Amino acid sequence: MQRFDVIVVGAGFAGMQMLVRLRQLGVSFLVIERGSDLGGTWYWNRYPGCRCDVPSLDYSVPWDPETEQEWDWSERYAAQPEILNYIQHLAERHDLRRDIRFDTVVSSVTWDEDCGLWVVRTDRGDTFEAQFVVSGAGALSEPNMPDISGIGNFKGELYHTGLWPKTPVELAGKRVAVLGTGSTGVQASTAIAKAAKHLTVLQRTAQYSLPCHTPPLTEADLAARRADYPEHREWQRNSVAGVAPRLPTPFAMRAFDDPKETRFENYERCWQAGTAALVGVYGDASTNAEVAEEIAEFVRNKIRGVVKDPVTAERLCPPPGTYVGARRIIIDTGYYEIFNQPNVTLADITGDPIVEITETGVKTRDNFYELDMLVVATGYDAVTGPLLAMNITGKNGARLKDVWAEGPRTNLGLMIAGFPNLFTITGPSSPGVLVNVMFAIDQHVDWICRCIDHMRKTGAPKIDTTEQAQNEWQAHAAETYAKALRMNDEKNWYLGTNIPGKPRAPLVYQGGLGFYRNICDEIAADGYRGFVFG
Ligand code: NA7
Repeated sequence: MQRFDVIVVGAGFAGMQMLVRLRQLGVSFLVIERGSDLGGTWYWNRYPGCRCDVPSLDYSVPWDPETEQEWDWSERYAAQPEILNYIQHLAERHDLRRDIRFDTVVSSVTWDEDCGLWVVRTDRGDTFEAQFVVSGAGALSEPNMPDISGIGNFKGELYHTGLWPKTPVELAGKRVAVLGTGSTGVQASTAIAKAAKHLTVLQRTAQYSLPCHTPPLTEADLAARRADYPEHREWQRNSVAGVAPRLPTPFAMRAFDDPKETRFENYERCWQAGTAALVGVYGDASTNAEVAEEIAEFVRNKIRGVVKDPVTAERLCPPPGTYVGARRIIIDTGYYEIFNQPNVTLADITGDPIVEITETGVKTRDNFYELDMLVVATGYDAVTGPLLAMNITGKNGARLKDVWAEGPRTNLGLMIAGFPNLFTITGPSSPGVLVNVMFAIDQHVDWICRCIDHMRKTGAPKIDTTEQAQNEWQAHAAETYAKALRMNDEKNWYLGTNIPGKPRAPLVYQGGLGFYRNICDEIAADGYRGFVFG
């Protein structure tokens, strides 16, 4: 049986940074990846229109200063092929592939108390031992396949966006339906509408989508960022979300201190700036329901202004009381415009629910949509899904899925009581995917590697969190969640409520990246307060 100091699961941005740092630490390690190459999210999500919702000049690795001086991002928000090229460039430049075992799925991770080691088994029949296991399995990597009657009978092409084929998918001349209208469904529909013979968008819940505006980056844009990358990285690390604001918002702390005319001018400026500026337009935009509703109605009027058919426009408008930013902001490149095309239909599957999927299409109560292709854009079992899929068993035979039956509990989103020497990059109750994940990863990798280094230097073989520290962290995380009105949509992958039967629990920490970093650093500096070394 092969033995390593550290086994890392996943070779997305988290696994890649961990790999680089572990080489520097001089420990023995292996990275296990289920894909045939690196990239994680950007490897799997090859669907048409896939694009990052963090600007390119903020979304790149902070551990390769040479590449950041050389890499030419082409537009404000990079599309998936460009990000995958960037990842492949990093892989070659740092010769990352030699430490990664590809096409391998971790099937179980079991703590051996007698040896004080993790035993990691894979679907290829390997058994490895390791002192530490680090999950870099990602937050949005466990696709949610909907349990719809007859879906297995469909004889056309069926794709989940998160498992999109590597070979080209021909859309021309085809009748396509997209199921789901989250970020993925909106991006995919916008692109598919341009190529397919006919597109039916199967919408269960209307969501707001904001224009991202993604002009080409100029030489001057790139040069300006290159000149200040070191300072910008430092700013990102200590900021709330690691993303440079498009506008210096909030314009004022209280919206209603401004007259109506000024408020609407400000909403318009944010709309034109694109992406999430609108959510931060005023200091109370996410905490005062009246302000939030005014902003929501502003966006509904934008939708009505674009979509010519009034019935379709109303269907696309989330109802009053649904706030912009109540779920993760969706950004688009002309989503509402597609509904003016003759080849696009919006199907409201709440008013006219799906009865079954047949061999040839989708049957709703009142309609039948004959299809050549069904694109399933129904999202992910987020944050906890990838961890639970590994079948982790900790001390005393405790299975993670039982321990988390009522919802995940962690200390700092980094460790789980009773699961020693197991670290979870962007784990539940850490900022993770709520912020620019590149910097959530950077901070976790740094904390974990410093902790491993500390243990090597002090000779401690084992670290675990106390239940008490874990309880305290959960209480603090719940408090920060309760303060954030904008997270009020009850059906939300941030809460786990997008998955039938999944316990409702806030999955991301709301206190901000910089604030969280300080807490983690302070705990480490205080002798890893709340953690015990064995
Ligand atoms: P999301 O945001 O979870 O959206 C999933 C969509 O799929 C949403 O519109 C759901 O409708 C719909 N859905 C899910 N299950 C079903 C079933 N059974 N029937 C019909 N419709 C369904 O996932 P995305 O992939 O779009 O985005 C996830 C994140 O990836 C995104 O926030 C970015 O951070 C990147 P519902 O709203 O539940 O009625």
